[in-house]
Amino acid sequence: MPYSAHIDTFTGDNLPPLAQQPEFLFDLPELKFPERLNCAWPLLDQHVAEGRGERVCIQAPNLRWTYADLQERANRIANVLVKDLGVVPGNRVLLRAPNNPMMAACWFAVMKVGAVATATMPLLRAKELKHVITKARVTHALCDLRLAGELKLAAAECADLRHILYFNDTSADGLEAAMAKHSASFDNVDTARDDTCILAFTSGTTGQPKATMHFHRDVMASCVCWPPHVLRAVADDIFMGTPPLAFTFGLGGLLLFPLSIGASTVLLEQGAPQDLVDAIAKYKATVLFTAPTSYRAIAPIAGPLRNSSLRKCVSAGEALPAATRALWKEATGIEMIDGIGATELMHIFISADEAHALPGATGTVVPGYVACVMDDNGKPTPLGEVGNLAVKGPTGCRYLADDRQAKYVKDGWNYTGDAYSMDAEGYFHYHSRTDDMIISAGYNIAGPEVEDALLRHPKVAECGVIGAADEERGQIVKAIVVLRPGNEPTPEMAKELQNFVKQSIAPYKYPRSIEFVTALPRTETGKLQRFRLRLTNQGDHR
Ligand code: 3UK
Repeated sequence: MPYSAHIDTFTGDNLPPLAQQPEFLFDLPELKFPERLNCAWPLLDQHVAEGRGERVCIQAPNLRWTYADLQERANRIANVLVKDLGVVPGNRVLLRAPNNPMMAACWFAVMKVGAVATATMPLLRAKELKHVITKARVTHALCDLRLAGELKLAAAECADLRHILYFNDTSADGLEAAMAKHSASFDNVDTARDDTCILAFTSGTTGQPKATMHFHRDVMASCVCWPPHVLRAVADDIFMGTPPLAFTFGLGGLLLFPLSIGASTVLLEQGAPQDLVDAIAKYKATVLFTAPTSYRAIAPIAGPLRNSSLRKCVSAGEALPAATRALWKEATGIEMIDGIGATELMHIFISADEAHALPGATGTVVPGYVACVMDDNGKPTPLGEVGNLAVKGPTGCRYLADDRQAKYVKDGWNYTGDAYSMDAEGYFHYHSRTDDMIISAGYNIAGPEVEDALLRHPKVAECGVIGAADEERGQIVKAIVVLRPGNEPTPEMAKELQNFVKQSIAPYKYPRSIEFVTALPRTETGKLQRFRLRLTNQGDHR
């Protein structure tokens, strides 16, 4: 048996069978991790040990923590977890909060005690929390007091969850009071590089959410592939953005990556466009992480960001339409860094930096990873042909006790569920989610291409394009459009948009049906919920 620090062996016991695991690649020298690895050391403690303890680590409204400050908080919480709550290595600890410094301190405390962080999206309701708690067999929880309501409802029905402490709580039984009673030092549990340290739930646009398992080495692998090779931030950078820390896009971009290079991060609980523009000015942020729709929403008020502190803008979570890339560049002068990542792979594996960006393409494969476009039989497709994206690298999919493992991993490759093509220069071009391809009168049409065409119209704020059932053609292309303020949703407007699309892409792709709405259904991570648009458009006719 290989070494493990886990006393509670739940995660190890529920790994997918070896034959169903992806192949892992560790060719880069920086991926040769020692057998014993606790990611809290390189990300946090090592900075203090090497004399960088006084550098700024986390900022938030009315708060500035150095690396030493964060370490002290994390150590105290680690002592509370072990001595007051009886946490043993391998236990799952649920974390629940908006993006704020205490959430980050709790995350590091969970790493330090060798437990497994199970972070949840702030908007989850009791029913969804119950699923997470049951699936991950959560025993302990640290929760922001303001999000207590739904957790209490869920916990009442979950017998295994016996210990909950609330933070950002001034009462005598809150986490802060418990921290004050404990020492500011803690010896990290000597975890194996292959001990699971996070369970990340997929956003689950369809079916029950799946729990992906990541080891200490996966956390560190995500820090040494995309960040130094593509993002290339430096220790003086100030990171900021909107994705929740419960989403691996946010965990990496707003916590792991800045700390892995001794830089600093600004954690904001509110990420509305004006909040972000103001915060970038206030904190002099240099690196921004958010989703394509958010860039689109900020663009009209992004004037102050031109020639400001901001120098790198990362977009991920869904496809970046070329129209949005152009809009952002016009507004700010900044070329965006697009990257596709997935919860299953921890973070970004195909991307392009600002100097190599190709509008409409996601980018090239990130060092450490290989990617290939496959046909339905698992054979590589000829150059330029659309097929299923398959990826391998130092990170990969391990679903906790889930049959769907066999669908995501085949022949050692991770299949992300995206339809892509690769060009002669090695750039990967996104077409759609494999399940979202529209088939109309025998033509394959990718909704995002039609969306990109529509987004170029100055009166379009946002849109989603789906296939709506049609007797004659099987499906027709249908666009659901949000207009910019001051425009009327009339039949003439629909005609104007249809003609506009016909002029920029092959006319057979134009939306034969257009519906105007005031908002589109999105997940907490900024993804358009196409399945919801489809549900409300079943059997729809022109
Ligand atoms: C889609 C993209 C085109 C794609 C994520 C960065 O989004 C993340 O993880 P999820 O598990 O979703 C994965 C799926 O989202 N997608 C993400 N980025 C792009 N499609 N271009 C992109 N740039 O369908 C993918 O399969 O929620 C993103 C880092 C960490 C993440 N977890």
